[in-house]
Amino acid sequence: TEGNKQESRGALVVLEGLDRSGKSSQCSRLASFLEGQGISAELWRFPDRTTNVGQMISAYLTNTSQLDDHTIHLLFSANRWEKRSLMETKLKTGTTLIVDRYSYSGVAFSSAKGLDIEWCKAPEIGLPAPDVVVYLDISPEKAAERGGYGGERYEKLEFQKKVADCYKILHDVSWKVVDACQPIEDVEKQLLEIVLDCVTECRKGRPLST
Ligand code: DGP
Ligand code: NA
Ligand code: NA
Repeated sequence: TEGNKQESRGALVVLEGLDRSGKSSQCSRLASFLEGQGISAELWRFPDRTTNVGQMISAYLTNTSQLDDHTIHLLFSANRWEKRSLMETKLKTGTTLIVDRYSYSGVAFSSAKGLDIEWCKAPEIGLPAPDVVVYLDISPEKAAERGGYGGERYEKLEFQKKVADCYKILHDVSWKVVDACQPIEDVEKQLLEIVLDCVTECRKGRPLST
């Protein structure tokens, strides 16, 4: 009957980490691997710079515009909210989302500037909750050695050290920590194992929460 029909849903997988932790390339490798296995998956990233809000964020990050710290915080959050309904639709219809940064970046990067952490968390309440958060762990010093930063607003060693401290505060036991300084294949292997477990759990009917 309709009542016990279980639609299998996709998993919401979030990767977090400092700039230059290798997140973005791992996210795209993961998404392509899953697709290759016949698992419906998409690569998403926040900020999504393609929307109107995203363009304001991009201008801020490239130092083309100046914005009050609270204002930019709320724009980053709005950028996630504007994707919420599509995110939920994708998950409910069976697509796994591999998301490069989410609410934790929002809180870590803004509280690193000195904003109150509870104030930073508030606008994130109600967004779909990740099924797993993977933290790609690298020290700010090691990250800085990796071919240099791109020159955007936050890409400075002193600031990244503060972000690392804020991530430590946010970190909870449910996070999966992967050492980002291992050979790339090892990082990939560990990530895959975590993500495949998570996809399986979601297929079995783990409820989507907020
Ligand atoms: P990326 O495109 O992943 O390199 O992210 C751009 C920069 O913006 C990066 O330094 C991390 C930072 N960032 C990502 N999400 C947020 C957010 O929600 N709030 C703030 N303040 N910074 C963020
Ligand atoms: Na960046
Ligand atoms: Na990135």
